[in-house]
Amino acid sequence: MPSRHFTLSVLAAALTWAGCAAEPSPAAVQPLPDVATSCADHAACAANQVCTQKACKPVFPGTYQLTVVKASLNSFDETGTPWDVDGPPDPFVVVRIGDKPACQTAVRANVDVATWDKPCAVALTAADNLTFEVRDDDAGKIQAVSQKTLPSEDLVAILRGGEGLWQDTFVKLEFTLTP
Ligand SMILES: [Ca+2]
Repeated sequence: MPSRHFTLSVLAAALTWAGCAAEPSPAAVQPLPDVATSCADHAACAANQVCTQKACKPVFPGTYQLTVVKASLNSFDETGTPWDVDGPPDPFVVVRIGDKPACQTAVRANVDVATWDKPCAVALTAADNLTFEVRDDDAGKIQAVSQKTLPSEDLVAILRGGEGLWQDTFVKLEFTLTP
């Protein structure tokens, strides 16, 4: 059985011969296949790509891990009174992709600041946006706290290492969205 070195030498000689021949074989003139771009971080990839498992890949379409981490509510609602008559609110968060429900956190009872840690998989295309609705569960009757829609360009920035955060008069919401 020929050694690997011997085999490679023969192959190289054959390729050299093919390259010098009057009529090169089709195999000798075909371009090499593209090699996956190796990357260390998102900045090494194009603006519409993320670096995952050391390779640059288009952001969309893609399935990502979304974790709503923390909702910090103002003590008062839009009427200037506490969210609940009996104490702090009972926050939870619903996330929609476009108009389709995608994820929902558990209700945290009687807290101004609620935290969660369960990830939820979201399948996104370039046409999608994410809407976060923060709500107060008043014994089954739902009071809206606030909501925000993030367009796909914001999601790209977050997937490339940007901070998952939005804030208004009523709530500060923190989340992670990762490849
Ligand atoms: Ca309430």
